[in-house]
Amino acid sequence: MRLLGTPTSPYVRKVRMVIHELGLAERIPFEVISLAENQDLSANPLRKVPTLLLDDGAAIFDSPVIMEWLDAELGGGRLLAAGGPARWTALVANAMADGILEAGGLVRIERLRPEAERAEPVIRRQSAKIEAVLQRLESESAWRKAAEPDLGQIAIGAAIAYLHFRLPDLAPKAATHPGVAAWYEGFAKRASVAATAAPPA
Ligand SMILES: N[C@@H](CCC(=O)N[C@@H](CS)C(=O)NCC(=O)O)C(=O)O
Repeated sequence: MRLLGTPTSPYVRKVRMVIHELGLAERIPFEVISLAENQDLSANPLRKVPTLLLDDGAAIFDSPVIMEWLDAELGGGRLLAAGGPARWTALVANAMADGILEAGGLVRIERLRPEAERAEPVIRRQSAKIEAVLQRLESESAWRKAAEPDLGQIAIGAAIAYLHFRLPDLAPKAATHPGVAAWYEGFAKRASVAATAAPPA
């Protein structure tokens, strides 16, 4: 079994954090591939990373599915409650985290364009989504109640790490999002965060 990915993809990082949190890093090697060459991605018709390749050649994707597969099949369900409010809170948190990543990706694409070609309405609209999610995470704290991170917390942690990495002006700040910023300060100290950081450019 191996995880195919790129070192800077936040979707890949989320899955790698789960692998580390479950103590599976030795068992599931991380294989860096080039998206341009589509190496080894034929098992995933979407040709996206992360893709988890199983020993029988089957592929598990996309990131929320891989996270659940790892936890259910190899993790004994430690990171996601089988049912009840904790399960749905974690899955909705994961959806909000992916929303940050999708919106953040669109903002970044625009910001990388020459200034004259940037679609400012896209930047405003997508930045507003990120801010709305951060406000929701601030005002509804159920997702961060558990002392040990679950899949929802890991996804949110990976999304906030992405904001600090690529779009620091949109990341949560102590002055404006004190609960989220304080939670992330603690989360960022975890070994799984250090082990999955992108190498310096
Ligand atoms: N919904 C997917 C998104 C994954 C994704 O967009 N990955 C990007 C890298 S960050 C990718 O593989 N892009 C290549 C492509 O779309 O062809 C997931 O959660 O796994």
